[in-house]
Amino acid sequence: MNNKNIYFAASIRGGRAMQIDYAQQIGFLNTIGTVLTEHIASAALTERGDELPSDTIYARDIAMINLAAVVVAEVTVPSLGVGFEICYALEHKKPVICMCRLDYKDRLSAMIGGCPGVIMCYYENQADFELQLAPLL
Ligand code: 6IA
Repeated sequence: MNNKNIYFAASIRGGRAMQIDYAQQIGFLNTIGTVLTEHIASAALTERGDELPSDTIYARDIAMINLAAVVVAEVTVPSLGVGFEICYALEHKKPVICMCRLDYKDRLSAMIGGCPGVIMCYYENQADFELQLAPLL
């Protein structure tokens, strides 16, 4: 299924330790569909930057989830915003795929790892991320 809108969710204020990984993951997702949230990969987007008011960001992101065919959430770095987006998407009947690095499995919130509504994948590296995700999209 090509050209589907993909909402990629990943930590911003939760922490930017995986920003380089997010960029690679978005690069892959863009070969499959249209990533609505390419800004997540930006090195310029820091935990502290606040170029837009929160209510504007919230409204824009909710509108984009409503447009998405699927939500892919990178959940290795804990993020309140990503947790909220997962829940919102599930409540609105969107398919949600959660991707967590295998070495962080034990630290993943049980409310995500144990949620029957999400498709949960644990991956080792970028190649594994792509291998597991490709058949799901
Ligand atoms: O709680 P977090 O900030 O980690 O939440 C991250 C999630 O919320 C991401 O999946 C985004 O979709 C959304 N989000 C949070 N902040 C922003 C943002 N700018 N722009 C777009 N989406 C966002 C915030 C810049 C900021 C550092 C003030």
